[in-house]
Amino acid sequence: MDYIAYNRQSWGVELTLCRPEALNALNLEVLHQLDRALDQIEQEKNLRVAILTGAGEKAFAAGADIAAMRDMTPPQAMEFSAYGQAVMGRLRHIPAIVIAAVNGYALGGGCELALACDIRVASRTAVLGIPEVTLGVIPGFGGTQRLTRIVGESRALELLATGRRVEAEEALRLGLVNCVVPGEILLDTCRDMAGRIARNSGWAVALGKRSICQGAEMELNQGLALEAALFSAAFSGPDQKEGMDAFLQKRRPKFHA
Ligand code: DAK
Repeated sequence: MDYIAYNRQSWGVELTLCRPEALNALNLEVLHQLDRALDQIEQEKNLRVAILTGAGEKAFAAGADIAAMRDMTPPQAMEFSAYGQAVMGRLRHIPAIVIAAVNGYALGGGCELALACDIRVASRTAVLGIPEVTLGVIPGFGGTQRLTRIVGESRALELLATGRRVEAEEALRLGLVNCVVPGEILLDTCRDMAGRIARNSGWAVALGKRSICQGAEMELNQGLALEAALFSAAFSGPDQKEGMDAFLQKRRPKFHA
């Protein structure tokens, strides 16, 4: 069964979670196939951007698969959590920018998956939330950590403890998503954004992502040192001379990477 559709586009790669009959709920096999898709993404040459979305009209992903989790023992739950965290953690470490096109429910593990992406664009009908406490558990794919870093401790605690669902406009106010667009233009909006990213220097985009993502986990002084090192690395890359020459010569740059 193919749970992940992998489509190479002119601007990058589009990944679609394909389990619409269960609202794209994440079981071990879906996570495994996402992991393999990320292996493939790592093999792509000069990839600058990827879009991740869910198949069907209703859901990005309605969570970790509740039926599959029902009979897990504590050690199995630990293993499931560690694997899910590892797969989602890869999204932050790949050089390409990952855009989540949140096309409906993004609950529990589905919300955690969206939070692990670099940018979230939501349709007006998107619904986000971490309802795990209503099921007697807590988020296990990094949600308590990433949500807190994105919306702050008090809001994360409120969302966790109530388990309530957040509609797109509120998600925007909370900073949970970057923007909200009508569902009919969600993918085109993400593809336009992907196209803009793809026109820039892939080398520079990757350095910038690394500086922001790794720097966010450091003290300010360490983060600034990292930024200086990566800024300097840009000058040994293939695109710095071309980008600056193009500006000075009033033409469009032709980037290599
Ligand atoms: N898991 C499994 N199946 C799901 C599912 C899920 N999360 N969400 C939906 N489905 C299935 C439904 O069972 C139904 O299947 P059939 O009955 O047709 O066979 C089908 O998808 C359609 O769903 P509904 O009939 O319920 O559709 P509605 O439009 O009526 O409702 C809904 C949509 C999204 C409001 C509803 O499906 C819903 O409430 N779903 C559950 C949402 C939720 O609670 N998500 C959080 C899951 S808990 C951990 C690791 C990870 C996690 C925790 C710990 N460690 C290992 C420590 C993460 C936990 C979660 O994500």
